[in-house]
Amino acid sequence: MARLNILEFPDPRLKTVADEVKSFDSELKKLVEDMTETMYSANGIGLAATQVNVHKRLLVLDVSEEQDQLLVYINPEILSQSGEQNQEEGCLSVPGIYASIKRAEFVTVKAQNTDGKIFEEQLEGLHAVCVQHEMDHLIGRLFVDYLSPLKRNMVRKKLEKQRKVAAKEAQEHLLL
Ligand code: K1U
Ligand code: ZN
Repeated sequence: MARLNILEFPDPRLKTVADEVKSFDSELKKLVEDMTETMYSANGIGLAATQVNVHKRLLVLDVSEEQDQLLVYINPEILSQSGEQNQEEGCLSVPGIYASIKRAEFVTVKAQNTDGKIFEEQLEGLHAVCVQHEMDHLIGRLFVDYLSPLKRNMVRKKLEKQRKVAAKEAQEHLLL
């Protein structure tokens, strides 16, 4: 297994629209394993292939407390949705930024597993939020795209500042 690099906002590659997965082979299984390790080691509850610069319709998530209920969705589609909920969202591609986003409360998802078998699931609560968030990644959309342009610009500046501080600290560490 390997830990993959996670792209960060405003990297333009995060805007790429992912392609359908057509081959359910060993390469796909290895990608799922690597994405799973990347998600757990970053303490995330979800990860879309787009975030690791692989533009295929594939996501992993685990919203359990013990991080022992991995779910894999390949070529996911939302068949129906209803209700409304507002949950605080974060994103491994937008580190340190959180915002409350309006999403559907209930969703019915159709997807395939790593063997290509089709399944359908009804989701609610955080599980439903997370699938909607990750499926947005697959069409090149980030949760900050739901914010006003002014707030999005503030996010961009905050991240730039965070990166400058981190680079300066790394430089100082090298000089010690
Ligand atoms: O980068 C990602 O897409 C993963 C993201 C998933 C997500 C979290 C919260 C709401 C919607 C989608 C994260 O895992 S962010 C980091 C995190 O662990 C977290 C943040 C807020 C609430 C719960 C977990
Ligand atoms: Zn995200």
